[in-house]
Amino acid sequence: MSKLFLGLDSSTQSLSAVVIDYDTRKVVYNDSLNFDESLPQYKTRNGVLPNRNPLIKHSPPLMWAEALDMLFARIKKKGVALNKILAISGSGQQHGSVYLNAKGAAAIANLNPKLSLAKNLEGAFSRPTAPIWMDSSTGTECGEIRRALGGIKASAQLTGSDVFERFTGPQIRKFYKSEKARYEKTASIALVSSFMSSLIAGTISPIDHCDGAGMNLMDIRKKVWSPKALKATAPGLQQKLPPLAAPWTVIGPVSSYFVEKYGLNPEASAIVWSGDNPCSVIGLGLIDEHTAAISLGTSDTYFGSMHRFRADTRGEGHVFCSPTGDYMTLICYKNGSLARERVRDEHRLGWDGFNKAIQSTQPGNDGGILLPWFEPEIVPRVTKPRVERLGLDQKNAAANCRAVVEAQMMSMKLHSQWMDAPPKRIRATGGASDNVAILQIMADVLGCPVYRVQVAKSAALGAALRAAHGWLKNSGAKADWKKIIAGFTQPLSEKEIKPNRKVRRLYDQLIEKYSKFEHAHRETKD
Ligand code: XUL
Repeated sequence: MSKLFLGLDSSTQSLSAVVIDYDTRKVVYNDSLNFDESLPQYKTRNGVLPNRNPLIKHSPPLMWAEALDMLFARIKKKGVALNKILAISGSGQQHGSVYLNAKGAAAIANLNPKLSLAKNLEGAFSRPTAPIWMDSSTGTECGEIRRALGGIKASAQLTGSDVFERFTGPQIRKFYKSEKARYEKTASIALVSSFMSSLIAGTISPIDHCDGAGMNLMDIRKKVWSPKALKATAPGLQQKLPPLAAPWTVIGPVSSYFVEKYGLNPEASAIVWSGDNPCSVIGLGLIDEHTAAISLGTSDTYFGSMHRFRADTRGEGHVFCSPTGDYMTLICYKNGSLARERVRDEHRLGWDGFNKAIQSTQPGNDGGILLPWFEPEIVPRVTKPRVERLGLDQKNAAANCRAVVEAQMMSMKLHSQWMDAPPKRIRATGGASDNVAILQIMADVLGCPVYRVQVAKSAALGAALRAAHGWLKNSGAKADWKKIIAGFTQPLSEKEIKPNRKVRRLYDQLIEKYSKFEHAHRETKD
């Protein structure tokens, strides 16, 4: 009998599903449902509810539940052998939180297959909308929690990250301060991941260690809720949070709702869900410390595995737990594609022109440096957008195209040093990873080969592989990560981009100059 595993990914804009056949090492089903298009009645834009205050970003949790019904109906219609799926796990956009009232747990435990999930959950929320990771309205609360925890360094040492606007703790504190009555009525707080796994399992789900680390509430080394962080956040919080659990935990069998409605096997296991970045670590095969991934998207992220805990005491980067039981690191830049596009458009170029411009210039740009903070930046912290140039003529199109990419790569090298694990290879993903000119600069600055990986839906694939891992581990079989991911996450070897040794040395010098220039323009936190 084929061993099928389902991975779901509840992201900001869509819900995706990947089904893998474990023995043949094949993805046998892959589908995605866009919230705005498929569920227009929720009136979201890119999955987010419009708000007059640009700092507030919420989404409706009922929309996510309804999407789950729609996607299961589609999987069934396409003829996927749902009765052969052995385990289900998932991935959720990190940090977002869902607030259930006293009726919530019973509604989830008694899902009626004759009704939709959305109908079953009517009246089960103490807060109708869920703040998500794009929200940055909690600056005051961050300051309050950070001070109570003893500052940036102490916050990062305790929870893995400094206190960030989008993290769940500050979001809960804001809710408690501004809507006390609703906070009091909240019986259970879930993350996006644990809300979705609660529906699949038909019971309030634990929060896994990996996603729990994105809350500023978990003692990341002890993997328990931190009494100090709970106290700094809101009263009575411990009672409202589910237990924490290892990422391979079986919550139980899947809810009878999915068995009766869609034909899932009643013995299929519901494995605890995790965050999208931890799931992508698996989906991209980052299980050793010296393979890093760089995702070049709207924002750029640099992430990888870490065996021994080290915090970024400057408070720019994050440490989460990894689904392997190790840690994972992540730094996130707002000015990714966004900055590259701004430079490209300023000089009226297409991507072809942008690449040719880079190739017409020499590595190191004759010492010209750009700080491309077109939008507020996370790494380093820049609250007021600013673009600074050193020895660089703003009108010189070619030099500016090279400068934006060199700055982004030098920044990644500089700001990943706290991880103390220089990469031996990099896996590049995301829209701009098709761009060889960018990848060559990446290889030269970071000093190691870069491989393009074409794993579509790395988070959903990671979730399916986590389902396989959880199922194997709990059925007493050997659950070796290398074997589990083999064949699913390998990059295409012919797409290797090698660093040039001479150019690499040149960048080692330029980075000193870049670092001083950046330092002169950075801001400090309160
Ligand atoms: C990570 C982060 C985002 C979200 C949404 O800290 O905020 O990557 O997980 O994808």
